[in-house]
Amino acid sequence: MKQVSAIATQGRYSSSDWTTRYRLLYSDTGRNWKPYHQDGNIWAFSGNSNSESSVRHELQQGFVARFLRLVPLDWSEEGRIGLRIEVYGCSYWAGVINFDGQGVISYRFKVKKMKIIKDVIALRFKTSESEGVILHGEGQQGDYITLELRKAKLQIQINLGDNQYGSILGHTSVTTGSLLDDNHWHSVVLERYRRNVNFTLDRHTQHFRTNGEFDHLDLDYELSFGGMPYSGKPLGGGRKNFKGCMESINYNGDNITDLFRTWNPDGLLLFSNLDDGTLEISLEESRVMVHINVTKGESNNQVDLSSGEFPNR
Ligand SMILES: [Ca+2]
Repeated sequence: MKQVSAIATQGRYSSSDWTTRYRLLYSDTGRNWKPYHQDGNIWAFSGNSNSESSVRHELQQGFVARFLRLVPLDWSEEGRIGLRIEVYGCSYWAGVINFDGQGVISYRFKVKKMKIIKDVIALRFKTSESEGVILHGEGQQGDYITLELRKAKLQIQINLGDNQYGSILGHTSVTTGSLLDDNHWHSVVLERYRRNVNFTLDRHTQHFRTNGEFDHLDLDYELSFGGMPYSGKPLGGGRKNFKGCMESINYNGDNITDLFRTWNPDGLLLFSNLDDGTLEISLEESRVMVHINVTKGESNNQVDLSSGEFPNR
């Protein structure tokens, strides 16, 4: 099973054969097929106009399927139907989280202010985008940690604190890797003890010391994965959300991927931007809280719902 988010096609290698227009059908069973819809219509994708260049489409409506069928509508006038195809998306199983570039997962701390001397963060990611925030945390004192893709390289920015005169600054930035938008899995491990950091990408480890003179990472409320937190200050600076897959997210011994999938009773939240508002789902003491915030013109309507006891699975 795959959560399909994009599709790319190309003509047959070194030929006059390609497909200029096609439809996409999908199925769970291989017997009943659903056509892919977009904008309310059965969608016809524009394909290729030569055998060499590939044409990629991001799906507005992703879907989950086991089987795909591609129906050519038009093809090369100089040749026949020819096709190479790549399907993008995340495997659909409990261990993998699909980020669509809208939603952000927040890991809420049990206390509002965390003073952290030691961090171990590990995760695996896969993307075909060159930009995107993988994780972010910040505190009111000015501390922050941001792990993000920039120009298909992995960059960590961390600040354990500036001194009060601003003469000693804690901002530290380290970049590693390249061409990470290759749609293959990459693993990241970040281990920090006080100012000493081991930053590992695909088994290649860089050691560095953070700038400044402080040892603790002071964070408020939460760490967010896949983008900047909704509640955050406008520190984002136009940063893009992560689009792709993540798995095996581990923060200081907590398996975030499992927490998200198993509805752990504490401290987790899904946030998504709607067309004209926001949707928040949080779990508070085994109860599911849903906050829907709709903005219409000047008015702002909030709807809060909560379930009864929600069984932990
Ligand atoms: Ca600090």
